[in-house]
This record gives sequence, structure tokens and C-alpha cells, in this order.
Amino acid sequence: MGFMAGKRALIVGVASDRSIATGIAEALNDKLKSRVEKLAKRLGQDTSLLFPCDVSSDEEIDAVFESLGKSWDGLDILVHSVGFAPREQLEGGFTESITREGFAISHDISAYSLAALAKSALPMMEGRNGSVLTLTYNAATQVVPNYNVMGLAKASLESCMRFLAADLGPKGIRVNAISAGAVKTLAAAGIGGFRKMLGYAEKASPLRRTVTIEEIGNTAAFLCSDLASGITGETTFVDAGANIMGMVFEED
Ligand code: 0WE
Repeated sequence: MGFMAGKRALIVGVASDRSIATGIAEALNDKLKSRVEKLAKRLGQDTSLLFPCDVSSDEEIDAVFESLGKSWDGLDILVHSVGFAPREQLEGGFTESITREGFAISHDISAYSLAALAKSALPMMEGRNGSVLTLTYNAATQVVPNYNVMGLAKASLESCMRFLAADLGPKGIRVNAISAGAVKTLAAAGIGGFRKMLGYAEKASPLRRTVTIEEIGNTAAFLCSDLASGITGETTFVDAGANIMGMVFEED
């Protein structure tokens, strides 16, 4: 892809072949453990540039950029595709399921990690038309059953994205989010009633289908490229239009 030529990208959040981060890695094709190594090999990517990273640890985050700095003199693109809440937070009613610890963990892993990664990446990204991208979900602003405290964490993440955009804009770094429709990933596999949710998206979205990780990847490639040089602080929906619907009637 010509508009990605010469760009160096770090993609955080590749858990499996079905991860949204995988779709993004494939679309960026940025001549970018075991499952991830297979992906890296498939993309012709140097497996020495794969790093494990627990984003709840500042030391591990700093270690990633220290290691990356040994191979790369700069970084153009940082993709944050990370989100987690303890399983039991994503079940049942909001009031009954939310806990102080569930709140703290979900916000730490899903929202603070964007700020932490951007902070640590900054020395490598400054002064080269850099781009930061995160993945969010519409439950940041509209209630989705069972998403619970993750909705609060995504609201925090979207706000974090805007504050970073305002702060890093003068340094030439754009910061944006993709709000993706539900996709069947490894993370989603553990969620009760997820198939029902995908079925709903197929009925309720204007395009009458769910979106693919390829479609999310293509939008990510656009937003991270110089084609999107005028866009920052923006949330772009890649959801087959689902978010525009205020009411949906059953169809036969
Ligand atoms: O952001 C997400 C899910 C992220 C996620 C997934 C898990 C499953 C395993 C965060 N934490 C965990 N924790 C686990 O233990 N999505 C946008 C997908 C998703 O998850 C839902 C959804 C949708 C959509 C959970 C409940 C309701 C809807």
C-alpha cells in the first residue's frame, strides 16, 4: 500500500488471528507469542520486533520502546487495540456487577494504557507527522446491555484520545479513534450472548451486516496515513452504520 510506504508502526493488542489489531496489522502491512509470530511471519515482519507487554506496568511499556529504539530510530504510528474488564463485570445488571476493583482494572487497562503508551512513545514519535489510533465502542455514549463498566472505560478512553490530540497536535502528532461495530474476536468469544448481539447488528445496521477486521484495518490505515493529515481528535465509526439508528423495527 503506497500511502504506508516507509512508515514505522507499533501495534499493541494482537492476541490472535481474529483480533482487530490483526486486521489493522494486515492493512498497514508495515513490513510491520506463537500466534503473533505466525502473523508476523505471514506479513514478512521481523519477529525480533515482537514484544510481550502488560500495559498495567509502566516498566514493561518503557521496555518496549527501549527495545524498539534499538532497531528503529523513530516511530510514525502507534495503534492501541487493548481493552479488558474482569469477566464478571460484563455480565448481569450494571448496578449489581460493578465493583471498585472492576472499575479500577477496566479503566487502567482500557483507558490509562493509551496515555501511558503515548507518553512512553513520545520521544520516538515527535517531529515526524506521527499518528496514534485507538479502538473504542459505541457503548461509551449509548447504553449496551452487559457492557457495563467497559462503557465507562471507553468514555474515558475517548476523552483521553481528545486530550492527547490537543496536547500532541503542536508536536505534529494526530490522535484518533475508530468506533468499531461488534466483531467476533477471541476477546468476544468469552462473552455470553455475543452471537445474539452479532445477529442484532445484522438486522439493525443500515448495511444489514457486521463489519470485518479487514474493514476496520483499512480505516485504520487511512487514519494513520498522511491521507488523513487534517483529522485529529476524531472518532470514526466503522459499524455498517449501526450508530445512526435511533429505533429499529423488526423485519420479516
Ligand atoms: O470492547 C469489547 C470487549 C472487550 C473485552 C472483552 C472481554 C472478554 C473476556 C473486555 N474485557 C473482557 N474480559 C474478559 O474476561 N467489545 C466492544 C466487544 C463486546 O464485549 C461486550 C459487548 C461487546 C460488543 C460485552 C458485553 C456486551 C457487549
